[in-house]
Amino acid sequence: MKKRLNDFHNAFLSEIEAALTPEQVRDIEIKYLGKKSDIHLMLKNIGTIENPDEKREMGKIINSTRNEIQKIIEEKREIVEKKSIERKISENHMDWSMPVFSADEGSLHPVTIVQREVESILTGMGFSIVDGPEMETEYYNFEALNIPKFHPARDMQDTFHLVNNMIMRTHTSNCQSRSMEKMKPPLKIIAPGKCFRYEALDASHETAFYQIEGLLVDENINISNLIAVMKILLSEIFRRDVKVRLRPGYFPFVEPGFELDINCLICGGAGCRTCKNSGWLELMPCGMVHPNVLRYGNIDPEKYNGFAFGLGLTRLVMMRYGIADIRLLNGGDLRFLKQFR
Ligand code: FA5
Repeated sequence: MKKRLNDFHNAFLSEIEAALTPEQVRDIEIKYLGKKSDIHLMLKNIGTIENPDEKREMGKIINSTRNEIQKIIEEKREIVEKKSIERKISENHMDWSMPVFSADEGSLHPVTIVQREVESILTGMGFSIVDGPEMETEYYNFEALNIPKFHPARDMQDTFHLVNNMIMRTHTSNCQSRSMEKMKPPLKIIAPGKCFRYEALDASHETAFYQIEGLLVDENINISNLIAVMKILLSEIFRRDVKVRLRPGYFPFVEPGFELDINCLICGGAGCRTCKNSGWLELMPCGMVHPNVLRYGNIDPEKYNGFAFGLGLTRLVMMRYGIADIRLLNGGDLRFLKQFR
């Protein structure tokens, strides 16, 4: 049996030496250590040896040969696997030392960045976000906001009229009545979105721009509540002192109504084409909700009142980043947009 084991061992050594691939090593492992291998048979037959000393000795030799074979196989496997990877790399002509170029990653539009910030501030104050349609009926865009059909206030917001008798909404205020119809007071919503106006283009006027509507309806709401929300919002957005002014403003859906203007951050108030040389930019009209609007929304104006505001989001973005011309924001020029990564 000793001779048989010796021949077996020598045959193994010459085969493993010649092996070049992991597959060949695996085949050799099956042949020399598998269930049908000679060494397995020899171990099985050990019981037939009668002399106990010889039996013990043979057992020891077979086991140590088996362990040695196993060890040689593991070492060889490591070597051929490494060589096989190296071969694959060189066959694919892959140069692992070449520098990696990152893919041209996209980025959020500056309007989206600031919109998310405003949303986060206002939801932190308990407002919830609602959505409204861009294609709207005249009813929700005007009538339900206390602007009847031939009211001159419609001229302030000319828009695009569609063949289906609907219009492109001129402001996010269309979400006011829509929200009141669906929710009961206390009501605290914001409605961000795109608005459209038939407008002469200039540095601060676009035909498509963004607003964020705010509406709060509850019992005993007053102007100081409105001013407090405006103050917190602006101080959080700009994180520095910015001059604002509140002046009377006319909107049929609020009474009293205000215009909140921001000192132009492009020229520092000295006057430029962005602020039309006035030093101020209209940013956030607001006011106390007109009782008629509450009635249109099926809310009792004897019991409830509230405030509303319409933040000019696109203009806020301009002030935030010092963008002098609003047209850059809709222009799709990647050289401009990439700066906001
Ligand atoms: C309105 O749209 C009212 N719905 C706002 C409002 C809501 C008042 C609730 C009272 C209560 P106005 O037309 O002023 O208001 O527009 C609001 C803001 O949108 C402006 O201050 C300005 O920042 C922005 N805006 C208006 N027109 C344009 C435009 N063509 N391009 C860019 N921004 C504009």
